[in-house]
Amino acid sequence: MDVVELEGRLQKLADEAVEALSAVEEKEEAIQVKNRYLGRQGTVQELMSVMREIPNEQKPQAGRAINRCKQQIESSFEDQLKEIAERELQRRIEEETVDVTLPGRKTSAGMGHPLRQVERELIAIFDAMGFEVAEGPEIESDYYNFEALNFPPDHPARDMQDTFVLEDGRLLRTHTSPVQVRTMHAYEVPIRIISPGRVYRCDSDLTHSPVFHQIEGLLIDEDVSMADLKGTLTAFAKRFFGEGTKIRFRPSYFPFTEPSAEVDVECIFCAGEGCRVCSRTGWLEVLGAGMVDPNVFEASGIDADRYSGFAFGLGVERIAMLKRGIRDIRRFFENDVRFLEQF
Ligand code: 2U9
Repeated sequence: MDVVELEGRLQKLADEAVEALSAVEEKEEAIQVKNRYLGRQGTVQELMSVMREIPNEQKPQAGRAINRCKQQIESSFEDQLKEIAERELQRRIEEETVDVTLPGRKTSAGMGHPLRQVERELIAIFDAMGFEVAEGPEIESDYYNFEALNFPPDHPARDMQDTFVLEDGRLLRTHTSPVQVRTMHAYEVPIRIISPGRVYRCDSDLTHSPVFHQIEGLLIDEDVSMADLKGTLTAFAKRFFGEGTKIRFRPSYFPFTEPSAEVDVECIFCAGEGCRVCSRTGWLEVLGAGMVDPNVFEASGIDADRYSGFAFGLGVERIAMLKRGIRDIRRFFENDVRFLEQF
């Protein structure tokens, strides 16, 4: 074979390869076609074996012809890959469009726990009346939780607050009253505080949880009377439950107040008519209150002859259950979002 014939056959091969490549649609296919011509056992390689037959003086020309053929196939392969990539991109642009008319996915913004929401509402009302927020530890001594509040050791009133006691004799506070005692020790009269916080009692049923939340209030000054207590709690009830809300005081007993009272609001479900929620009484018990017992002043070094004060306490869960119509106190602590997100 001479160089002219070789050139002719190479050109034919190149043309054939270019045509085959231009027909493929996938990258893998293009690689296969390229290998068929340029691979180790490819057609071009086969043709190179005829170099032996080419006269020596024609060999450079034959070599150039082979390179040209390889280059043609190589560049056609590259072009084809580019085209395949381009086609794929085009396809995705057309098929994977964003439908801007679809409704957006909802993102949930998060919110305060229903107890926190109610707590904040309660605090805001007392804040507006000039009460400052005081906080204290949840692990307390017997002194701050009981003794300074006029619960002597073995006093039967301690049974009403069945307590979690730690091995070292300290306890989980059963009310936030120790915060008020600490405030009386640390500050001068006049005192006007509320103490919101978590408290613990060994008690568990539909309306009692071993951990719950209270807000207690304490006001101490000269000439504080029961009328001030009534006025304060009436204003509170109107702001929280609505302007028309009526309240009533019933005599009661707490070791730390004398006299003491349970405070009811007119039933918000039946407007005092009597219904299932208020046990047909027309009234809901929502607060405890009273005038600070002189023994409590004495224990904290406040002159009971010169000063007087009132105190009150409420359970945040109870108020939240009434306001939101929740039957089971455990719902607050299960953290089931299906419950929580309703508020
Ligand atoms: C000091 C003096 C007096 C706080 C008070 C109540 C009445 C009361 C209950 C309401 C529902 C507790 O959460 S509950 O079970 N509280 O009835 N608390 S007077 O009296 C104080 C506090 C501190 C130094």
